[in-house]
Amino acid sequence: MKLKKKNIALIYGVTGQDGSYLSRLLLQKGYQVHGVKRRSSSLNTKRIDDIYEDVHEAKNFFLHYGDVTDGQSINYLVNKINPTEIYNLAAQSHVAVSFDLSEYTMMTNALGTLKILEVIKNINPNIRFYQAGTSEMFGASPPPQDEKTSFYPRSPYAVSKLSAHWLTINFRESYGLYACNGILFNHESPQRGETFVTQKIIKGLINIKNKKQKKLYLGNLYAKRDWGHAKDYVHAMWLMLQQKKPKDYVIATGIQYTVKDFINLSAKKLKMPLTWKGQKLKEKAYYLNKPIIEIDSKYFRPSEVESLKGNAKKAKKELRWKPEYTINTLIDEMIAACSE
Ligand code: NAP
Ligand code: F7E
Repeated sequence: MKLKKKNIALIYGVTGQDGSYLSRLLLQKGYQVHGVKRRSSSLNTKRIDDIYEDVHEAKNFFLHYGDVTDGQSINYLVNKINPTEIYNLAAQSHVAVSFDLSEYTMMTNALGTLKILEVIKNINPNIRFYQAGTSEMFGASPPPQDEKTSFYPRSPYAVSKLSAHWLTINFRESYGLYACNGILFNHESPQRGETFVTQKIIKGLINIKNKKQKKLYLGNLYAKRDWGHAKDYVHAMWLMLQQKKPKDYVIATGIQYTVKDFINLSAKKLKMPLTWKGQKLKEKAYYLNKPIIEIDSKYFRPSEVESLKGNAKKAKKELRWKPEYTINTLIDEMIAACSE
């Protein structure tokens, strides 16, 4: 009997939010998972510590040093591991930071993707490739956004991701690679980085309630986002690589909230009644008669993406994907994890 070749995944960005959920999903599906971590002066593996396997005994989960800006290392790892699938989740993923680190953001997000694509083309064009695209590429295009919506990026981050998006399409069309772009709307979880707005709000409110912090400073309260859960979204990534043909898909919940709505929903769950007073830069939220949320203009971006709401009809139909989480179960889980 001919044995089916084991699925071997190589994940760039394994130490990030999505990398940690994707690793778990693929391990559950029986994959051998190889993750690439960057060298850092302090440990950067806390999100995957519970699935870590000692290097001397590892059977299914392996970590390697690497970086998407280092083409030689990509070449070496792809040759050595011989993966069947590569997921490129590696990025400088913070939109606000991309205005300060524009060159670095382009090098990692755009050139890094190109380097992986070149290695796949040259070493094994049968490797299936997932590129982590983003709703930020729609930027100023009005909602609802789907695969046919025009792109109008509003930050160096969004421009870098749009470049990676088109490179992925170009390599698919030019060399017949099985390469897919996921165009994922915001997705959060207890593993979300602390400087993204949802985690910042939840941690801030809990700290204030527990008297460990006096105030939470935020930027634009009126930006609208379509927030889902990372666990649902990594499932969509995997589904994209299991189809007959490689295509690009929008992944979203189709429901939109403002940042202020997210604060109010979270505060209600934490039993922290808020009263809002003032306008614009002077807008404040009061809890027990004290101002606990204020605006700091340093969190405004040079250009903002005001309104994102995705239409994932294509993914629902072709991938049979649907989100399991709602905004309520997402916030409940983030609060529970933060309160542990
Ligand atoms: P994240 O938590 O910021 O994780 C990013 C990962 O990339 C981390 O593992 C990071 O390593 C790694 N990385 C950064 N620069 C690298 C480099 N030069 N070489 C190798 N690895 C590098 O991001 P996420 O939320 O999991 O998102 C995953 C991907 O989806 C990103 O590409 C992001 O841009 C994209 N995306 C995210 C969302 C969302 O709402 N979360 C939506 C659409 C698209 P360290 O841990 O060492 O920093
Ligand atoms: O901001 C506003 C901010 O940084 C959301 C990344 O994963 O999703 C993420 O990008 C909104 C923006 O996410 C603060 O101006 C107000 O309008 O949580 P965020 P993002 O910029 O939408 C996309 C899909 C990605 O691809 C990215 O990788 O919230 N906002 N006050 C604030 N944002 C932050 N971070 N901090 C504040 O204090």
